[in-house]
Amino acid sequence: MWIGGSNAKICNNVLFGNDLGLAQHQGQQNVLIANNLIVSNTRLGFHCGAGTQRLLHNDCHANGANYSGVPDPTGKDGNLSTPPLFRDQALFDFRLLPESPCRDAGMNVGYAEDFAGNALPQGAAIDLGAYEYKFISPPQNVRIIKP
Ligand SMILES: [Ca+2]
Repeated sequence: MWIGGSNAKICNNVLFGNDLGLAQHQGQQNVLIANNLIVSNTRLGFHCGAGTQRLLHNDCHANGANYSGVPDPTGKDGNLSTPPLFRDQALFDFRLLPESPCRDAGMNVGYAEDFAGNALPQGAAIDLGAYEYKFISPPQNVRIIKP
């Protein structure tokens, strides 16, 4: 994904399995990059050739190099580098497993719904990536009737 303009908001994306996850090259200023999962891109996770940005609450993990052109922000401002624990990345199911460290690890960026239309947030805070983990309680008062 290439960032095209200043003051852009690049939030809650899954950038997975590409050559390059996210790039900022044309001197764009004040770009907010938050709540993204930038994972398993063969060459680079995030590259900045020119411009300014705020890297907040991203998980940038297992890329050829996680960051290029900026100091590695892992461990600061909510940025992680950890397996996000997708439900099934081989089938491109990028919903998070219940034990994912990316659940409730994001910040409010003003979105009302996730990519699937679920209200945000579920739980204590916004999740990283495109899908908010949604707990579905098991059915209650189930009666099993034997034939
Ligand atoms: Ca959540």
